Amino acid sequence: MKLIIAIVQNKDAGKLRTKFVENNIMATKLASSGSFLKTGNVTYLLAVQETEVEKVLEIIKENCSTRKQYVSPTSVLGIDTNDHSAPYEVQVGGATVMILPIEAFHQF
Ligand code: 2BA
Repeated sequence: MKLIIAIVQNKDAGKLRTKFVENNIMATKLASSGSFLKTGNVTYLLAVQETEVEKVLEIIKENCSTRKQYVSPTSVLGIDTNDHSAPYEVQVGGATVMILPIEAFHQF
């Protein structure tokens, strides 16, 4: 079995959840936030058979969009400065995905 950790944007999380349910894929949703933008995102944990990994990746790819966001240097640094540099653009997403081996899986 594999553990898929998928960090997705809040805007994609609901649609993705619906697709997981439609495809009979079990997932746990955690509220999370990125260290850079400090805004909320969603982390899904999915324990799946190896044969299901590609299918899950396809569903994530199809339902998570790339978006542009503007950030001010002050908010990223988290300090109040007199530096009023112009906001700049960062591209976020579609999804950040990690796949790990599962040594054991129990449900008691
Ligand atoms: P954040 O840390 O809030 O990052 C949001 C977006 O800001 C990133 O999008 C990236 O485009 C940009 N970014 C991050 N760090 C940067 C930096 N030092 N300089 C310039 N731009 C930077 P994504 O790469 O799509 O990441 C979306 C979210 O996925 C991240 O939110 C974070 O929560 C998670 N993530 C990304 N890479 C990760 C990693 N290697 N380990 C753990 N979580 C990760």
